Amino acid sequence: PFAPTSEDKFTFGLWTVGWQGRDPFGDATRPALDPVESVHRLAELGAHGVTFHDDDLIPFGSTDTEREAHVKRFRQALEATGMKVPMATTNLFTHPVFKDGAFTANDRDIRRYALRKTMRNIDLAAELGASVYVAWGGREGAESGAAKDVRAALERLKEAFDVLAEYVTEQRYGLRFALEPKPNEPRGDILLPTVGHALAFIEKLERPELFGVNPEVGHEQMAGLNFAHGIAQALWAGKLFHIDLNGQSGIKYDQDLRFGAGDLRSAFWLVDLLESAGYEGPRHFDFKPPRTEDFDGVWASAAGCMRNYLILREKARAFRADPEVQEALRASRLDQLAAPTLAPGETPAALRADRDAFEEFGVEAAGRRGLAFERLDQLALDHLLGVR
Ligand code: 3MF
Ligand code: MG
Ligand code: MG
Ligand code: MG
Repeated sequence: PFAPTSEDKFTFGLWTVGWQGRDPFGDATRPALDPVESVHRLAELGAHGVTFHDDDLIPFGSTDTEREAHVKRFRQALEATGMKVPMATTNLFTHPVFKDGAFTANDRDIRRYALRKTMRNIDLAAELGASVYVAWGGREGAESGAAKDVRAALERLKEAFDVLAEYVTEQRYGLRFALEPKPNEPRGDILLPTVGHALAFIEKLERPELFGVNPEVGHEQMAGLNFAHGIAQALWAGKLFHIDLNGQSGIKYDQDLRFGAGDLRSAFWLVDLLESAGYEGPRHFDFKPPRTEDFDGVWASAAGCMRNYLILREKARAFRADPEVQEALRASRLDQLAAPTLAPGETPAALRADRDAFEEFGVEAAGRRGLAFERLDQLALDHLLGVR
């Protein structure tokens, strides 16, 4: 049981299993991993596909001939395994040229270069059949106040996405963009720090329908936010185009633990939400096998991400199917929350004339009513802990 298949739509960034363990204090603990090997190993583990930054697949600075050779080998691995590439993205953060940002760098020539680098990888993403293009602006931010005029930077960010949206429309690529929020790291403060900021920004773009979000578990939790609530709002807005699943223990550096590690209760509610809302996109893992691990540990960590998702999916289904839970949900009046507050066709004037709603309302008795949330939550915990 809990063996993933391609239908489960689990995908992994090449940079996840390929992470060599370099951190601000220590050197790499693992050698580089050939993307072709990653494709084969992940396929054997039951994944559906892989995703990549341009530089994960084609080392920065490669000649055109080298580039073609890298893409050719990668394509062959995809064909041999049946692995898909549902998403691709651009590395706009590693090279020193991006130290002050890419689309919002103060230097105009760097912004133009960043757009060209992105357009080039969009061409490849479309060729490989991707339907989502992710944009994480890790270097778009600042460490000090006067260094960035944030209103001007947001104008430049809008300009960049408007240009890219026009480009994919002209080229008829059928790609949509997913913006990935993060509050900080590597910049002291990053633009579009949370799902909410990104959703508001999207409405200012020229083609908002082409833009959604790619929220990451740990990124929202770094800001102390409830991830499932952010995802619910993105779903409600029709903007959950993609998702980065991983684990995080509280407000600290971006841990990128395997999915299920970190805040397990939050992971349970997330899977419950994705499954009950009918989210159909990839279940994409953006995690880092800890630098303590050798390659056996890397593959164990990747397998653990998928296994934990499948276990939580089964737990969430059992929770929703449990008659006692259904009764508890009614006792907590979730059915009432789902009903509109005004009757069909009822006007504000009619509400104002309804004496039961105010003058005759038993406000004291209503104030004494319990919500029975503790019993409901304990049922969830019993399911999660495996005693029901
Ligand atoms: C950093 C991230 C990124 C993004 C990626 C786009 C390197 O914290 O999460 O991973 O996910 O750039 O998918
Ligand atoms: Mg992260
Ligand atoms: Mg990350
Ligand atoms: Mg991510």
